[in-house]
Amino acid sequence: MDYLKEKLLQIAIPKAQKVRQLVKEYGDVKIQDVTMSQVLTGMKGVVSLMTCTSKLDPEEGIRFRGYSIPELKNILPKIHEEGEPLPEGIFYLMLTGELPSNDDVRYISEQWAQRAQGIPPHVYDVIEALPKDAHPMIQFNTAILAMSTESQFRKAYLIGMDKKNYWDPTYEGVMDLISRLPIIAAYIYRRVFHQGDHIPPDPSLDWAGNLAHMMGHDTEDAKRLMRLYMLIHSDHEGGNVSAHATHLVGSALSNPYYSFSAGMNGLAGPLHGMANQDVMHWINKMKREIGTDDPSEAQIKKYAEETLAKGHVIPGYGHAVLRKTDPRFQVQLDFANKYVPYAPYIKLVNKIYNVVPDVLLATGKVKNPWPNVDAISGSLLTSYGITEFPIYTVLFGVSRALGVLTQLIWDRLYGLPIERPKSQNLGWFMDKANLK
Ligand code: CMX
Repeated sequence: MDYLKEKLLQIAIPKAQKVRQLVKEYGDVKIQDVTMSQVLTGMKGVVSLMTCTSKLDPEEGIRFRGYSIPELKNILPKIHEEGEPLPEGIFYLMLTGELPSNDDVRYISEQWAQRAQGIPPHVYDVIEALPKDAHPMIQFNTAILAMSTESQFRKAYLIGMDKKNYWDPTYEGVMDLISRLPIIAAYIYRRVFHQGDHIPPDPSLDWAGNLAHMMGHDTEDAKRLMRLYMLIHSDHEGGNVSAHATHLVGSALSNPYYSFSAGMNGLAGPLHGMANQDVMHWINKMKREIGTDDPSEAQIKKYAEETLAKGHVIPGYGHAVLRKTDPRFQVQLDFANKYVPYAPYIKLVNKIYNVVPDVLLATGKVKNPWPNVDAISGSLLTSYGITEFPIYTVLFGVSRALGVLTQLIWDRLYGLPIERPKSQNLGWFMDKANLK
């Protein structure tokens, strides 16, 4: 067993015992009351999952194993002093709960570079069988499923492995899958947008730097942006659609590929990860309709009000949990203001930020009028020459793998059972409300 797996097991054994003890000895402890509106509006605030990789506070935003994004920018290993932390480091942190050393990060980089070589040829055939204009998320999710032929979990399960060891082939599948996602994402990008002119991986590069390289954005600036992007999108607690779907499907002991593909199907929804490209559509449509690339704040306000009047959402704004500006928005804005302050799309993002929250507040119903991660990520990518919007959700998905698949390993380490909430029909809810 390699050192990382051994370390993980040592950390996990006492924690898994605690989980068993909680269920056995404290199973009757009441956790909270649940209201009608919580159940009927998406179970917001209902504690029903155990996730340790990150925690989302409505006011403060996300913390990964206790560390905020600004803290991680200072303490996680980097390639260059002035650069961004390597996503390998946040993976290690989420997996073990401990800060990685430079050697730990190098080990993961090397592991992923080695494992990336194992993509079976049929995966490319499956992608090529899809029309080129199939949305990149269709191609991405299909490729993930096609890779499940390699799942060690199913093989180990059929041989009859002891359930306390399920985490091990899960770990192997997760490491393989994460290592291969940048290659798949870049393959789809080059297929759709660059005439299939593919660029081989460079195993000497880090995971995110290699993704930028394979996409054909090989500058140090683009690699720095990709490292930041992969860091900040990696995890957002357990209840968001992509994390919850991965967990739910994984709870049936579906292999990591099936589970992650389910999560990615959720990420492809416009209220979740697809919002990052919808923001760009919204901005570009605004520019077309107003007839200028540089609309005034008054013009943006009017356009935002018209969007609401048509019964549409303003993409990139609002959140199911957050009640302030998303720190993932802020960190990208700081990055943009530092490196590309005069980029036209960044100037627009700032103008939109000045007017949209008030427009949303005026509706009297939006609980969080502030920008989320997606309000700026596309504008930032565009400012670095990655202008093909349909790839943006795929990039989000590559990053999100780090968190949701770490959660899956921990689900297996804890030995969590199949998820099966109770459902009731409308009559039952009406009875509860004494409503005829
Ligand atoms: N534009 C217009 N209306 C919005 C809105 C927005 N940005 N955000 C919320 N609302 C509306 C809701 O649609 C809802 O309307 P109804 O009562 O008519 O159904 C009302 O305000 C209350 O919603 P809420 O409790 O504030 O928000 P929810 O938890 O239901 O939804 C979210 C959260 C993110 C889906 C919503 O804010 C939204 O649709 N935002 C735009 C899409 C987006 O940016 N999604 C990305 C989120 C981050 C991510 O996962 O990547």
